[in-house]
Formats: sequence, C-alpha cells, structure tokens
Amino acid sequence: PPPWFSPDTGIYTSKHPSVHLPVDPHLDAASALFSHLHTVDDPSSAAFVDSLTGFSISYSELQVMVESIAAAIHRDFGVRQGDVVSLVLPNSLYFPLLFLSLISLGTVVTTMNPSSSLGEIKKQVRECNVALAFTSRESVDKLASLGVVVIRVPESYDLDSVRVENPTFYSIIKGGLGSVPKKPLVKQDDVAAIMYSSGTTGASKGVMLTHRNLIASMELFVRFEASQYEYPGASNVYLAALPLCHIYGLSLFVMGLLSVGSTIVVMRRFDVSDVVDVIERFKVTHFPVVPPMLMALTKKAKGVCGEAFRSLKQVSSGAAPLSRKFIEDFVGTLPHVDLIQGYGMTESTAVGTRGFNTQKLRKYSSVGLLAPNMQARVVDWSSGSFLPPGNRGELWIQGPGVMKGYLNNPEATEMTIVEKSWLRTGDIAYFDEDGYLFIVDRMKEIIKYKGFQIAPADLEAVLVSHPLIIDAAVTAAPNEECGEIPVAFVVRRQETTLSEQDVISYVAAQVAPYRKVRKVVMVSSIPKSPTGKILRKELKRILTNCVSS
Ligand code: 4UW
Repeated sequence: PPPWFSPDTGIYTSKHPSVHLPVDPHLDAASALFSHLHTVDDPSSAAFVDSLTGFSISYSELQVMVESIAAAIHRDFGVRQGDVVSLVLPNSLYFPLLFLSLISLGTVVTTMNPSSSLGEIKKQVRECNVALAFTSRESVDKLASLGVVVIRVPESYDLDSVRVENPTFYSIIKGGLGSVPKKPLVKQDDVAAIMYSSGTTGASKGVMLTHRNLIASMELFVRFEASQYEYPGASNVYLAALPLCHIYGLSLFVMGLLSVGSTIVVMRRFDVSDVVDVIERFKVTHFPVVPPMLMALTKKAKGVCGEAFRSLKQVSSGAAPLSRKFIEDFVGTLPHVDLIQGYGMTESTAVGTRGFNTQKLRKYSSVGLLAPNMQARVVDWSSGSFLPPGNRGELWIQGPGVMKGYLNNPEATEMTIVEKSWLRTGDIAYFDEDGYLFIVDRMKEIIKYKGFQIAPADLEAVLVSHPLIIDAAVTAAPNEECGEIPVAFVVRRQETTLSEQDVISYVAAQVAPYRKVRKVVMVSSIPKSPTGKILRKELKRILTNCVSS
C-alpha cells in the first residue's frame, strides 16, 4: 500500500507535510490573522477593493480599522463576549470589517443569506439568541419585528455620503479607538461563528465553528495553498463574487487570503456581464467560483477577445459537482487558465481537499489532495469496513477544521461526528492510486442549487403547513445550469383543485428565492418505510420515470 494509506486503520493521511498550528490556548482568530500581517510586502497595497467604485482599504489601514470598529461596537451597543450578533448582508467591504471586529470582541457571529425570508430569519434569530444584527435595507423590518436591535449597513462604501445618510453606522465605521474595551480573554475553543447547514439529514442546523476552526481554515486551506504557488500570496488579485455569508466565501475572503496579503476585489453579486470588465480593470489573477458561474464565464469568454482574460491565472470551483462537459468547455476556451476544484463543508470550516498540479496531471475532475493535517476514511455503507484506494464509500474526515458540533442538538452532533472525531460527510467518494479524491455521489439529503444548500426537510415543513396539503416530500432533480433543483411531491386533499403553480407560489412566499420549489409532482401517497421515513431513493426513481415517460 502507498505510505499515505494504512490498511490496518483504514486511515488516509494527507500527502502534504504537516503545518504547525498556533498552540496558545488564548488566541482569537482575528489576532491570529493579524499576526501574519507584518509579512505583507507592501502595506500600502489594497486588502479590499470595491469592484463598483474602486474604493479600497489598504493593508496598513486594515488592522487599525478592525480594532477601532470593534471598540465602537462595544461602546455604542455594549456587546459582550459570548453575545450572538447576526450579519444579514450582501457582499461589501463592510462585511469583512464587521466580521473581524465582532470575533475580536469574543462575540459570536451568525451569518444569514440576505435574501432570507422572515420565517428563515426568525428560526435562526431564536435558535442563536441573536440580540443585535447588521443588515441591509431589505431586511431591517424583518429583524426589527423580531425584537432584534438592528443597525442598517449602507450599500456603498462612500464614507462621505454615509456620514450624512446614516450617522449611526458612520459612528461605528469611524471607530472608537479612544474607548478601547479591555481585551476579552478569548479561547481558541470558544465558538466564533454559527453557520447554517443541514448536514447529512433533517432541517438546517447551526454549525458551531470555534476560533481554532477558523485558524485551521486559514492555515491549512488558504495559507497552505498560497505557499504552493510559484508567486505566493501578495501579488495575487482575487475576485470575490461568491457570497461572503457562506463558508466558501467567508473562509477565503474574510479570513484566509488576508493572511497572505492578496488583494480581494469584492463584487456585490456575481453578474457575468460585469465580470469580464472587472477582471480586466483590476487585473484579477484568481477567481473562485461555483459550477454555474464557471459555465457562465466560459460562455461569455467565447464571445470576448481573449485579451480580457490575460491576467487570469487560476479559476477554482467548488461547493457542487463540476461536470465533465463544463470542464472540457472551460479548458478548451481558456487554456492558459489553471482550473482546479476544491472540496469542503460548512462542518469542516471549508477545510477538505484542493486541486494540486491538476493541469499537469490532467485530473480536472478530482477535487485534489487532502489538506495538510487532515485525515480521511472511505467507509463501506453496508458492512462499515474501511476501504483502500480505488473503492467507493462514504467519506469521513478528521482534523482541526472539524466543527465543535451543532447548536443545541447533541443528537445530530452524535450522528455526524462519530468515533470521537470523525466527520461523516454524507458524500460518496474514492481516492485514486495517487491519493487524489473524487466525489462521485451524495448519500445525504441536501440539495445543491448553484452551490447553495437547500434542506428538503425545511421545504417539507413549509409544504405541510398548507391546509390543503396532506403530505409532502422534496428531492433533487438534476439540472444542467443550476446543478440541482428542488422538486416537491405533494399529496393534496381529494376535493381540492390546488395546482402545481399554487404550491410553487405558496412556498416561494416563505423562503429565500434560491430555495423555492421549482417543480411539483402530485402523487397519491409519499413512499415511506415502515418507521415513517421518507424513501428518498424511491422519490428519485419516480422522478426519473416521470422524465423518461
Ligand atoms: N464537488 C462535489 C465539490 C464539492 C462538492 C462541496 O454548503 P456546504 O456545507 O459547503 C461548501 C463548501 C465549499 C468549498 C469549500 C472550500 C473549498 O476550497 C472549495 O473549493 C473551491 C469549496 O459547499 O456543502 C458541502 C457539500 O457540498 C458538496 C458536498 O456534497 C459537500 O458535502 N461539495 N464541494 N468540489 N461536491
């Protein structure tokens, strides 16, 4: 067997050398990040640039701003260590500033997608016990109606107009260095962020990530990858079009890349018609995407002069499977750009695998090698035995990125973190003879729509709340553009005329737009096991038959 696989224990070890992680038990993730800033070659270079206005924050300003904003939040709102503060924000330069300030105060940040519905926000506010929220205009009323203290965050990073239009926020961003709070004693084991994910089953749950987890993500995922480049870190310009509220964007653009001194160009949202211009204008070198963004980019690139993409060195795709067709199309269209895949989960603080020498080895469909300090097992789902390279099974991973657990849900935690420390990913995967990981299928319930998670159980709860729906179940249908779309199977009351469109509209009114049901199949009963569990494989089979007939 290869040296990185032990047949006795079934453990795959990373092929990369181990990385030394800070051992100080009293270290918050923001301080860990700032400890690297002295290595930034040019402190006057931009840490963040707003893609729309070109406003920027330099590395020399960054730490002072974060410390001063933290002091102002403490002064104006009296937040204390352990309080939970919510960010319900689209991408902007304010997002990383607020996130880093809050975690440096020892407060716990919970992020929500800015398009979340009132019901979704309410669930998370109640579960996390949110006292204070920073949000954009769209969600101010929703949060206020739940009794949360709300601070409206402006859209533009133009501080002159913010001073006039939003003095409350201006007072925060201007900072409060005169009123520095006593440095809280934050432990690496304290929770820093609560992100939402449904894991392998059931409704979406709060994933508790500690300062240690965020530090691991910075050191093992971003800093390690940067160290592998020919020109590491500082000269790179990253385009941040992924949502910062999700672990993929958060781990890269709010934490990790700052520690290597890259410039991060922040887009409010991905819009392919602006992207080409932004890449050219800011000489973007690296662009992390999800598969639908890759497809849109490739399409666009075919109609644009190749010169526009000259600066681009690497595109990395993750959060959902990348089809062979997308890969071939991209590699054929932009052959000078290195395409890699990465794999991670909210529950692993995005630490998992990353592509490595992909172009040379032509292993485009692999998600790469295990990150340093991480271990894996491939488990046969019927016998429970641990499988050697070349065999498919459920992927388990172990290492310092793995979450502390699900918030207030020891049962779900126990089902997901097994044998003390192994995270069951719910993904079906195999390692090849070179140690490269391939994700081939998913045994867990989640639906991935454009890389976003949708929990079938969340949608089922909405569906059965309709007075004319007796029972319902949700599953994924494959979709070329979006990866997957949610399909609802609905048992309606016999006497009603409830239509497919009625069901779609009913759900759409209660969930974020990306989570809405996109297809409805009326059925006379939902296939269930004798214990009442929905037979999801059976749903998939019915769906395939619907499509083929
Ligand atoms: N191929 C197939 C993939 C892949 C994948 C993820 O919403 P979550 O919890 O988290 C994410 C994190 C994505 C991510 C993190 C770090 C990184 O380097 C990177 O690559 C560039 C991406 O999406 O969903 C986790 C689930 O998403 C699926 C898989 O089912 C996983 O359990 N998934 N990446 N490359 N499937």
